[in-house]
Amino acid sequence: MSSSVNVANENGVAVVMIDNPPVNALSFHVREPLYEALAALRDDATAKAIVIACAGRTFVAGADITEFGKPVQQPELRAIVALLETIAKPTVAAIHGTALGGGLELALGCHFRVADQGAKLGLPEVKLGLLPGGGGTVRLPRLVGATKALGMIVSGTPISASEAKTAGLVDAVFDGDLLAEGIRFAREMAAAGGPFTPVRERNGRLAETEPAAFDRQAAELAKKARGLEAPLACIEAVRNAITLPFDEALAAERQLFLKLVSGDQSRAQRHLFFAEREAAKVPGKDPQRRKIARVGIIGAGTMGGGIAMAFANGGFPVILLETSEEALQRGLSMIEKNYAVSVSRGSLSEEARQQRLGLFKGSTDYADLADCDLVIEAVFEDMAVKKQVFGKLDAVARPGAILATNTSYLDVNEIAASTARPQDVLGMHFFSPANVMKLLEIVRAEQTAPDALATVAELARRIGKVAVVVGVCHGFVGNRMLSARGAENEFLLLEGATPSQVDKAFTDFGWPMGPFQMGDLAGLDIGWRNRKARGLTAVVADTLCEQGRFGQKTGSGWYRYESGSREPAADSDVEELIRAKAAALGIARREIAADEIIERTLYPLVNEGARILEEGVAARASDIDVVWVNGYGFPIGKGGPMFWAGLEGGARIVERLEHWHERTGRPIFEPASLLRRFAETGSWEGVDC
Ligand code: 3H9
Repeated sequence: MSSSVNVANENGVAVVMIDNPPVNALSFHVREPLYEALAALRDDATAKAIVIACAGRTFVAGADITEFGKPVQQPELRAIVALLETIAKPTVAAIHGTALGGGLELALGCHFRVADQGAKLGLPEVKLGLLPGGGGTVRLPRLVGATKALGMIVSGTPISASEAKTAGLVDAVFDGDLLAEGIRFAREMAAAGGPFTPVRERNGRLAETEPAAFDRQAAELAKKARGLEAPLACIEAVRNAITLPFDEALAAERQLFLKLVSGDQSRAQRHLFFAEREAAKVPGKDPQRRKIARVGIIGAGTMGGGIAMAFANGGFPVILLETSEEALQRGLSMIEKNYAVSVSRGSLSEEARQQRLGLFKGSTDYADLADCDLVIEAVFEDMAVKKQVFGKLDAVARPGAILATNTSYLDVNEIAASTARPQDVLGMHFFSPANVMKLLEIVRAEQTAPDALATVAELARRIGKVAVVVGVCHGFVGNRMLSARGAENEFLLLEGATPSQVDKAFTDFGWPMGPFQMGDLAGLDIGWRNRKARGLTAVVADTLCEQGRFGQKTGSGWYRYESGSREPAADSDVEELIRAKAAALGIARREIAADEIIERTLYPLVNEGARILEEGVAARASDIDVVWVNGYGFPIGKGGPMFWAGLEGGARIVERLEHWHERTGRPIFEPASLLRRFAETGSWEGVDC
């Protein structure tokens, strides 16, 4: 027997044990022996029932994603499931950990599913730009009903074992020795006698589908697909499960799967799956981790409060420090309010709310940070203030504690140098709201110790963040590239575009919103203040701010917002202002096409990414993609700017940048040498896009 699949006979019950660490993916070297084992057991009279279980931390977590895009090796998962359905004796999947994708589809080939109470079950293929391709869209609706299945398949979100039991997906939930319970269950089923009906023949729940309700739900979900093909394919496949005979629906699912798996969107989303996991790895030798049990946060404003909530949500006790009792109470009551809103929305239980609030301790005394293992400073973005904070921190923090600054732009080397322990200092750039946004840029300063970095990278995952290690520069990876993306915004307006035309080019590309709508949401006064501090101007934006048009919060900015509405409406006053400024500057206005908008905003974005790579501020092109997808809304179906550059064609990007460089002379358009190399090789230094 193969080492990936082992069979044992437990007093008449055959146990097929899959062992393919780390997540028991259904790689070819699992599928082949699994098929052979099941074929043999089908005709083995000494086996009265069959249990499929997994070694290690989880049941099968899906097909092996690394095999997609390569020639398919037989037997495929579909053949294994089809074989399972020809077995007359009871077959039982014993599920612990996660039964995901092809793993759940394998379990759906069994007559019965039993689960550990901590197990999770789902079909997350949509998150990889796919639909379940092993019969999941056709079998799951037969067990749980079409509307429940549709919700699960289009969201990709797994459900708990108890929800799965209520829905009819699992037959029993156990607490304790799952394998022993699974064997006992299988023996009982065998003793009760058949016939045992395969899922494919159970049509009762499907027949209950109310077509109008299904159509309504499908239309709602389709509206949210925003240019992604996979959610639409999932809907089509589940509808087929209702309207077509089983085998036809199964064949249609296969065709949809083959189309998606070879398409750019799924390639992009698979790239992101591995990129996110890669980004958390600190290059070099894997160091020891420091112990982090207690976290201190300095500053209880919006950012500090959000960071504190992120840690409390991850189960960490948090000390929140403020300069005055009043500011502290304001911060704590904001946190309480946020949790109360979550409870009222049903996303948090009352019990969890109380438990999380119990993790907070407020203080106005730096000495209370003495036993913290990690302290994050989230005070005003000003070098002098931050240095002062780090000076005080240096005096009280215990040796070996990690000291982090939550800065968006400032030089972390300079901050580190204000302490006597620069090896313990790093940046943690959270995105607002910090308890919601997934991205965390971890800034490696010149002297940051590798174990401090690795500790924070691991910690980030524990609090549900997607972490990327970046180097020191103004704005790090994300905000530095954001400046490059926005450098042409005003020129585009002055030369003839309107804010809504630019924003539409962005939303058509797949961004959730365009730069002007985004500016109105964030507040135009923030950029204005920054520009003033740096001696910069923006002719149109500065005037809007002088007029008190700060965006949504003042009811007008680049757009108008009717009393309290968040819907932007084009404003003729703004268009008039743009025309007047253009005339004053002697700029002739003309039609600006969407293609030009993309070229002048997103090509400089890629170009700046190339410079960042060249300088070593990011270790890998895929790290940059992770930053942009998780922090700035770059469309996942395009894989991030550096992956998209490959789809767009490096040569075209270089050629158009050169064109704009020649026309404007602006350095933003000067192609980076790494971009030129990419145009020739199609690869960002080993990161094959
Ligand atoms: C599918 O099933 C299609 C079918 O419908 C049809 C087929 C015809 N394959 O996430 P972690 C690696 S599509 C290959 O850090 P965790 C991962 O890259 C699939 N590799 O662990 C990492 O490698 P490394 C549907 C995989 O404990 C290591 O395993 N299923 C796969 O935080 C550990 O992963 C999914 O989409 C895979 N399927 O989370 C589930 N999965 O150490 C995808 C993981 O070298 N997987 N790896 O960096 C997950 O969601 C999480 O991995 C899981 C564990 C929740 C299981």
